[in-house]
Amino acid sequence: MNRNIIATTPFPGQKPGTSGLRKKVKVFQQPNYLENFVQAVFDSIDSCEGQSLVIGGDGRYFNREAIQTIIKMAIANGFETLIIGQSGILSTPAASCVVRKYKALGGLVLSASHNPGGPDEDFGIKFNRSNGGPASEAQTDKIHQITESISQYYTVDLDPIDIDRVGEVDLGMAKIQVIDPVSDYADLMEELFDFAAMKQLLSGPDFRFRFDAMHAVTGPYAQEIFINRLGAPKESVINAVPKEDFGGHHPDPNLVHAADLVNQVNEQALDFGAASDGDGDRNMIIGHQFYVNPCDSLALLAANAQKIPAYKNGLKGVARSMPTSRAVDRVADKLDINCYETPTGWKFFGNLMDDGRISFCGEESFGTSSDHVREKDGLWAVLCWINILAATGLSVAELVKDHWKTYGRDLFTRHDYEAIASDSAAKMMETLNASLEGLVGQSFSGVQVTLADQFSYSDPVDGSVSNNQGVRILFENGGRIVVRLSGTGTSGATLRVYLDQFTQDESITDTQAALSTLIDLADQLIGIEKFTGRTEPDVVT
Ligand code: G16
Repeated sequence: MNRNIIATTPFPGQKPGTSGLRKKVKVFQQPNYLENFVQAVFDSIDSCEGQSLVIGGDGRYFNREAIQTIIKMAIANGFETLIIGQSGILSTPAASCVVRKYKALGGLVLSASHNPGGPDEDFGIKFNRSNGGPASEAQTDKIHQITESISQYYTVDLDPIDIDRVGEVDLGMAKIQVIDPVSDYADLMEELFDFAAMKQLLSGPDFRFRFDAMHAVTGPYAQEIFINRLGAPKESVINAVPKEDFGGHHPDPNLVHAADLVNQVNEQALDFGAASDGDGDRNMIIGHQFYVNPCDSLALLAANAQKIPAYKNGLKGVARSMPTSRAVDRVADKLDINCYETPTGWKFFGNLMDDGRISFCGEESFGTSSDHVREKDGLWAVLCWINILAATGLSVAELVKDHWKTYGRDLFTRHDYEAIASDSAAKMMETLNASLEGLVGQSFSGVQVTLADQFSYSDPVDGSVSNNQGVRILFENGGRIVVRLSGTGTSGATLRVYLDQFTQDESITDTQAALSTLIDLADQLIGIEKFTGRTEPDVVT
């Protein structure tokens, strides 16, 4: 096989965001665009020589072509073993599991998560390191730097590899192992949970549940775990066949995009409903007429962790991203374990887990997981819930309300303003930043601001510092406004405004009404209408 050196020139804007590089498919399809980024990833690694690399994605449009390109480049860069999910499929948590299990140098995960797929939609790629977790900020900065001056990449001449058949091909220069994408992950889940008790619940007559795979990557995983291993009736998994365009939908598990699931659970009075996203790392949990906020879900799972075999000895600690409500902090307080507050992005949890400081972590953006992998894990969260439901015999609503009784309640909402002009968004954030110092001590509707700053994180393990991770404004009554720009969008800027307020009132059903004073104040302090012309958010979660 000839190793070819191909001359190239840099593309602007190949800076990984919150979770890798996400762009429109058309951008990735430009000659050398994907190649430049992949070469920059390989160049950011000390040596690829003789190492193993895991490759897989969520099956979206352009996944297969990208994998063939990566195979040739990985071989030319010296990788000895390429472990590829059959048909190019590996959910993000499964990729993390496989990197760890096979002790690979890392993995290339091809996904744009919950963003739509198809020729005119989104694609993405990120590098996960040997712990199975996303590359650190230092490494993504290095990758970006390399993309800015790249002049060549390496590839080999090779016919397309058949990635649809499980098995091993020895090419001389390298070995290709096409693996079943589901079994390693499903085996890991079976080790963590009480499958016997869960099987009794799911296969019995008194519990009806539905999982919506949203025509995305979790379909085959859900079939194997819920139906084959846990005996749930066939109709429990819907939209189970992964499609390159996710059936034309947003594979985003929330009340808007998973409306079919919500209707089925409510109309058929099902006991439990759950959904995951494009690449299988997000989760949404609902009960009959009851939505569980992801921040509450994290807190409740932490409080009940000891009902799950893998965590029966208790948690080492917990962590949440800064914009996530402080519900889990109250649980940590009671359990007398550490609770860390990190910037948005799963990459910030990795060091805490590797250092044995935390077991559970989560984010308001429908992400929850533990140290069994180094990614957020949608199906793991669903299995946690089923295990706890089986152990307690309570309903989803009863569990959450009991939790609020014990710990109090953190009302939470996030307002997103999508595709706003990037320069207006930058000006708005600049103006808000400049106003922060003067806010402390001021009163609004009789409530004083106690802190107003830009969040900075100092990693307690490696000492690295991440500045400008979002504006936080805290009030003396426990209310909080957080403002930041998303790092995962592909058109313009997305403004995220997070609002939360502690209360002991368990009876509140309308979160938006209960938070309306804070919502109005946030609009006023940020100047949303003035800078963007928008009067309503596009998405409310
Ligand atoms: C990614 C990251 C998460 C982050 C989320 C939203 O999730 O892995 O850590 O919370 O994006 O980030 P942002 O607010 O910057 O858009 P996913 O599921 O999209 O990979």
